[in-house]
Amino acid sequence: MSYLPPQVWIAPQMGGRFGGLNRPTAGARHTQTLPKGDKPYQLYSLNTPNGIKVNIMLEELKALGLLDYDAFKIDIMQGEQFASGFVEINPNSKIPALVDNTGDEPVAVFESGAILWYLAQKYEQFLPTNPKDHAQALSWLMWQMGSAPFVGGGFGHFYAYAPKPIEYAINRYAMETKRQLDVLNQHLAQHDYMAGEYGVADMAIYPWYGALVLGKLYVGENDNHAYDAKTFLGTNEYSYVLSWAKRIADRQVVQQAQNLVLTPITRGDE
Ligand SMILES: N[C@@H](CCC(=O)N[C@@H](CS)C(=O)NCC(=O)O)C(=O)O
Repeated sequence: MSYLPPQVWIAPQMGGRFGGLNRPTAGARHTQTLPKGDKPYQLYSLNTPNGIKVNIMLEELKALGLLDYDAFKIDIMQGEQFASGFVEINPNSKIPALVDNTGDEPVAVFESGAILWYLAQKYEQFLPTNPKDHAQALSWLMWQMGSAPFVGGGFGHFYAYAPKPIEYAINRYAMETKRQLDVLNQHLAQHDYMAGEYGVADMAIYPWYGALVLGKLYVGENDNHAYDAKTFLGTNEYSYVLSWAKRIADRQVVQQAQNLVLTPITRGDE
C-alpha cells in the first residue's frame, strides 16, 4: 500500500482536472457582483448535466409562453462560482442558481432539483397532481439528486478525470453506475416516462443517464488513456433507457436547452 492516512488530515495541493479548484472551506473567494438582465428570471449556470436540467425546464416553460429569462455563464474552471455575488445566491458555490424577480422581492433558488420543483409547482406544469404520480415524480427527482453524484463525482471522476486510474475506485463506481442504469431500465420497461407524463423526473434524469447511454458523457482522452463511458459500461444493454433517452432527445426544446447560449459574466468591482 503506497498511502497510509495520517492521524490528522492536512489539505494537500490536488492534481487532476478539477483538483486546483478544491479547498476545504466555503464562501466567496473574490468580490464580484453578478450582472442582471431585464427578464423576470435570471439564470446563472453552465451547460453541464446539472445545468442542462434547469435549462430544459426553463425552455419548456418559455415555449409554453409562461416565462422568460436571462442566462449568464458561470465558468467554474475560472472559479466564478466563488464570486461574492454568486455565493450570495448559492452558498454552496455550484451551478445552477436561479433568481426569480416576479414578486415583491428577489427569490434565489439553488440545487437543480429544487429549481425544477420550484418552477414546476409555481406554474403547475410537468409535475403530476394525482397523488400516485406526484409521489413517483418527487421520488424519482430525489433519486436522481442522490444517485448522480456516484456517476459524476464517482465513476466519471475516477474513469476520466483523476490524475491516474485507480482500479478499485473505477470498479466501485462502475458497479454502482451500472446498478443505477438497471434500476432505470427495469422501470422504463414498464413506463414511457419516469412518472406519468414527461415531467420533472425525466428532466432531471435525462442529462445524466440519457447522455450516458447516448454516448455523450465521458468521451475523450486524458494523460493516461482514451475513455468512452458508453462502451466501457456496455450501456446498449439498457435498451429501455436508450429508447426513453431518444424520445427526450428528439424534443426540439431539449435540443435548444442543451445548446443554450449563456452570456459570460465580466469581472467588475474586484
Ligand atoms: N447538487 C447540485 C450539484 C451541482 C454541481 O455539482 N455543479 C457543478 C457543475 S455540474 C459545479 O458547479 N461545480 C463547481 C465546483 O465544484 O466548484 C445540483 O444538482 O445543483
